[in-house]
Amino acid sequence: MQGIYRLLDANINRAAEGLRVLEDLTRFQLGNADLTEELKKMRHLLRKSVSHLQPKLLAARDSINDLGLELSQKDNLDNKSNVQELITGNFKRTQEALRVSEESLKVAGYYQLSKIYEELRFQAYNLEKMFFSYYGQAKKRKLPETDIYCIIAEEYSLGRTNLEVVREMIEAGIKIIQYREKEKSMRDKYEECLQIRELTQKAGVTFIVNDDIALALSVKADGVHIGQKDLPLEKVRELVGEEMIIGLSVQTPDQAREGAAKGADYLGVGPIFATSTKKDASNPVGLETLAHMVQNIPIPLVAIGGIKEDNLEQLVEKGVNCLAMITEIVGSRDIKSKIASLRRAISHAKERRK
Ligand code: 3NM
Repeated sequence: MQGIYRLLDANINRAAEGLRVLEDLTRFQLGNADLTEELKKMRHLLRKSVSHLQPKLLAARDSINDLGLELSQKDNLDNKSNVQELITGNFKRTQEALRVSEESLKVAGYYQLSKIYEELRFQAYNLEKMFFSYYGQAKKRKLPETDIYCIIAEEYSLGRTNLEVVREMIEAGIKIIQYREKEKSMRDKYEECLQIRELTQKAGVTFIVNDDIALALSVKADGVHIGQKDLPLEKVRELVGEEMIIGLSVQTPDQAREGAAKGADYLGVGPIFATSTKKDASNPVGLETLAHMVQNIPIPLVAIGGIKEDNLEQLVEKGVNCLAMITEIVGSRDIKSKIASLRRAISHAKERRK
């Protein structure tokens, strides 16, 4: 029976430690009070229900001669490369240890106690599911569903600073702002983006940085927008991690399909009309091609290039829901009223589309 108690002791500790790792992850990584509380309750019940066996468990303990430590030090089977693996590993460890404890308790003559451990094991299965559903939501990167995607660029802003423009956009209720500066120094861009990040963060506005992955990461932007000639999407994902939005510019259906398949979170399709704002813009994407993409590409599309209040109806007609503009907005005297009238035009066009 000594062996059974030794095995029980090891597995009760293993289960409690697994729960503690999960509890701390929910507390510090996820900040989820409900899950933290559930895990804590489980850990307490697990310990408390066997507290009267403690003297026997301790007497059977022989950690110094445990083969497990030497084996664990020799291999790297328990290595974890990300938080997800850490979570899964600890749920599995907890569930397995609860199962071993449950079976050992039966052999040692504690049938009622084994039932408590069985119940704890089922709770652990359920919590694992809840954990991942919450974790999935918490980290889900998503472009907000909105009608206008604003891009700021100081040279077209009639002498106003990017910060002034951003403030007006936020006041107008804009939900996405992209920073696109080609000529400024890295230090200037960094200082400016830090301030924009603060404003957008407070307002709950999604902030995206054009082109520059290091800049996007260093100011904790919500996303980065890249073109066909930038680093490959897979590489960018590797660099920015799972939580940052990646937008990709595309001109053709093939590029759009590839971008969606490789994990872009949205696609910028353009130029739709001729534009001189982008120096190296390709030939305009035809409206029929745009319509084809809208119908066949499973991720959000944002139309861009030469879009104005007086030509946007054709795009909305083709099913486009989100329009990106630079000069039409930052180049207007009254940004707020421009946004309001663009919004009216878009929603009228959507009404007519029904
Ligand atoms: N990207 P405006 S066109 C930034 O085709 C950008 O991918 C484009 O500016 C593309 O609204 C463009 O002033 C410029 O035409 C959009």
